[in-house]
Amino acid sequence: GLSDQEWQKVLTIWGKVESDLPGHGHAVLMRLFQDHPETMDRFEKFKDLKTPDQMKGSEALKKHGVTVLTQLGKILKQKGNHESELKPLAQTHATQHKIPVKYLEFISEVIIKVIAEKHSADFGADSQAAMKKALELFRNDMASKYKEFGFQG
Ligand code: BLA
Repeated sequence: GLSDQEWQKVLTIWGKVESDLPGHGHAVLMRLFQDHPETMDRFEKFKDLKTPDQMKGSEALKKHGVTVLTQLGKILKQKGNHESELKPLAQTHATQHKIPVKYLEFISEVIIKVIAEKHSADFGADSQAAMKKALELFRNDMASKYKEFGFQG
């Protein structure tokens, strides 16, 4: 797990993310789809988004970004005691959306990159390391819930 100090670093930087959740969410998803185009195939609703300009102009993409970061924020604020937030998410992701753990790893990397770009002065090596640990914990717990739902991930 993370120490109290590490959680504090995670939640301090998350406060900066919350200053513009739509902007951060949109940037994360655009970056995910550009760096890992195969992740887009999981989204029926984004199949018409083909160019970076279309992605940039998409209100639906921005809206999904808010959904993602709102839920992630709720999870991080539990500081590891996130069973009740994680279980329903793991269930839809295992049984409906079928999102491999690898894709959770991709989006975790992208989230760190986007925060580092937007908040370089406030996201030093120790904060980055703490956020990395928090996202690893999230992923590990998603992966074990996936197995309970019969998805190998
Ligand atoms: C939908 N994803 C959702 C929803 C939430 C999240 C709250 C709506 C409710 C639900 O269906 O359970 C939450 N999505 C997250 C979080 C992350 C995220 C917390 O990406 C990352 C930290 N989901 C993934 C990844 C992909 C993904 C990596 O975690 C794709 C590569 C896809 N999420 C995905 C899809 C839907 C979804 C396809 C359904 C979208 C829709 O049709 O509305």
